[in-house]
Amino acid sequence: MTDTIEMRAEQVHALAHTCLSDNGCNEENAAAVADTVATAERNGAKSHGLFRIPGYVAALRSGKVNGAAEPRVEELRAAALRADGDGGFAPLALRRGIPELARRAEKCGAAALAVVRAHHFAALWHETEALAEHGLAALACTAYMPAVAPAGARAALFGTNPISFAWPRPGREPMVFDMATAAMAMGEVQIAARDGKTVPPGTGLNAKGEPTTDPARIADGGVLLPFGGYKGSALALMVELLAAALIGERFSFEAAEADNRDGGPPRGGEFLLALSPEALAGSGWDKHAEEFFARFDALDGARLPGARRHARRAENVPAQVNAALVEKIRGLCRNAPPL
Ligand code: NDP
Ligand code: PYC
Repeated sequence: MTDTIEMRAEQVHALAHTCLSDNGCNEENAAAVADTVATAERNGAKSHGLFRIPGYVAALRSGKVNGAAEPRVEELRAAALRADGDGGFAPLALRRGIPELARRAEKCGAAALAVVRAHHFAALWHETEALAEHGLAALACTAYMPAVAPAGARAALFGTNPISFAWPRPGREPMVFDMATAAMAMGEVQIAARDGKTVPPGTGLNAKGEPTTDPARIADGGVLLPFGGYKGSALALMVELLAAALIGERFSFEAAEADNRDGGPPRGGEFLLALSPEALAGSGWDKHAEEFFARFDALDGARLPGARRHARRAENVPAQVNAALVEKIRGLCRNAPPL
């Protein structure tokens, strides 16, 4: 049993914000990243909350990430936008890009946003859920650094390459899934290793290319496998093409080659697509979709993706944060806030 500290969302936010500010983020960047971190903890998404702060700090300290980034949103075509992250963390570029993406999708029926020159270390449901709150269906994906072997191979080429999709449900929480195309997100593997747990068979291979359930052997010199064999592998490949080639950013392998290995997120991109059911299906689309959800809910044993996370958020209970992690983050602050 690992030691944990109970933290309310405001405490998580204050710790993240202080630590980022003390290490070179200006107010707007610190606030945007701290919001993402605090929201992740509140949603029970441990591998993408405070767990990421040491990596964010390493990237600020090495000078890889611009803590004073001023992301700019520009129109490429009527329904094609680019948010240039100015070398900063992704949350501020997303915060500036998403409202314009939503406006364009409402107007044109569909619109895409290419986030470039940004450093992504977070979960993607933040952005797809925000678009669903505008009444839009949304898809997002991002690449990272090689950690996943394509089906049949033993060497990594793909990042853990998550895909998130959100569907708007007026008057209710949207349906949102957000999943690595790896059998498990690397953050989850690292947390399992830290906490002395094993991972399910099929998660990854050790440095010799042999199957292992020891997360430390996967994270340290081994590789992850795609989920669902060649099918997950195809989706991971698609993410590389959408989040790199399509938007003019780096593939995972290029991001790794250019990275300074400080432990923080490499430079990369994110692809977002927003679609208006009102424009494409016309009025009544929501009632039609709810008929489908009613069928889904009537099935024994099935639950909607995102439901666990939304329930956790609604409970609004304090997060149980690994005590050693909290101490580490406090040690990275000049003036850590009281606990
Ligand atoms: P999980 O495998 O925990 O969950 C994936 C999705 O499946 C979630 O939407 C989850 O909903 C849903 N789900 C889980 N169990 C069930 C079930 N029994 N029935 C129906 N739906 C279910 O996520 P991952 O470990 O793959 O990814 C974790 C996070 O890591 C993601 O947020 C992802 O964006 C992030 N990530 C970020 C990367 C980056 O480069 N920035 C890289 C890789 C991952 P629920 O949450 O409600 O359980
Ligand atoms: O958990 O695999 C992961 C991950 C990579 C980048 C951010 N999260």
